[in-house]
Amino acid sequence: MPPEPTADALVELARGVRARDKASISRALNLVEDRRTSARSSVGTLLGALRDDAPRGTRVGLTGPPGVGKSSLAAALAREIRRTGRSVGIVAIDPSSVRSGGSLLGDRARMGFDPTDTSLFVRSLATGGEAGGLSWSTPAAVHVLAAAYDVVLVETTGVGQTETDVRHVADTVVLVIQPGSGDVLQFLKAGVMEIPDVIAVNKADHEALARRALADLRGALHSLSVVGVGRELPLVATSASTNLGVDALVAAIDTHREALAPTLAAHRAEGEAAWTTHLFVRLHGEHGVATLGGRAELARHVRDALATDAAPLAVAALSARYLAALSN
Ligand SMILES: Nc1nc2c(ncn2[C@@H]2O[C@H](COP(=O)(O)OP(=O)(O)O)[C@@H](O)[C@H]2O)c(=O)[nH]1
Ligand SMILES: [Mg+2]
Repeated sequence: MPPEPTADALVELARGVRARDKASISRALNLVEDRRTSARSSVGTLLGALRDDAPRGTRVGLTGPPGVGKSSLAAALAREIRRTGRSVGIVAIDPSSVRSGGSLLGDRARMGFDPTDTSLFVRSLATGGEAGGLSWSTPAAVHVLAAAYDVVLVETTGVGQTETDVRHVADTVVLVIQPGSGDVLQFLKAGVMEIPDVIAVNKADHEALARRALADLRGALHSLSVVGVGRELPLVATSASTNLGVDALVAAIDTHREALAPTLAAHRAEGEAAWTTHLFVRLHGEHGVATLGGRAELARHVRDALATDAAPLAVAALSARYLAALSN
């Protein structure tokens, strides 16, 4: 077990991350993956040092059922975004893999990335199938990458908790589906996830199928009154194989992110608060919530804690408060 880094070392590490030094970024992500409770204060210090005064960059969540082409599309998006001159960091989350070291996204050759490109970083996150580890590490990894790259893409597997997590860290959530599947209806009907910001119908190189999928989807969204809630849901047909529509997907993501700009700081603060609350509830359960005075009180404590600390340290502060309340 490596020793806990000193505060100075963490500030230095943060500097390396901001300077887009790949070795520093890798080390920071290793720290984020460290499941030991003792690592959490280090992560808190690191994220604190990486905090920005003004919100910047774009954080995109890619979600959807396995096999629809999220990884392939992430690669295609990354190439397109690089073409526009922006830097990109990708993190793939797979609860089923213990340590895949990038294999999730396929080998880099398959992704067609230039290995000498210093403005592109790809990493899959080991989560060992543990939901707690996932909600712990996903937002922290995104924070690390967001301090280094203009655009962060987070690929999740579209199941359960990852959805909630990606919502907390993404400015824009893209639901990826494929033609000929009833996936989207299931997703939306079951309320498995909140409504995404953009829907990509991938594998649109199967042209007839894609056309039908888009038509079905428009009808479905209409009958579900999704469009009626005052927000047009952009639908984009894409092919990660032929690059069809990938530029349009980037444009849809940028448009959504631009529309969010006036409220971006509040949106991110909300995500940070949701993450902190989630971690606290995981640690201490409903008893913890009750002990701190109920949901509304907890929300106030969370806000207070986040005013001074990044989320992992804020959770520690809340835990201390909980323990103090218990011993009263
Ligand atoms: N025809 C076609 N196949 C695709 C496309 N995108 C991905 N695939 C294939 O679909 C399979 C699953 O892709 P992957 O990116 O791993 O999906 P993920 O599980 O959602 O990440 C792979 O065999 C890909 O080559 C596409 O746009 N068109
Ligand atoms: Mg994948």
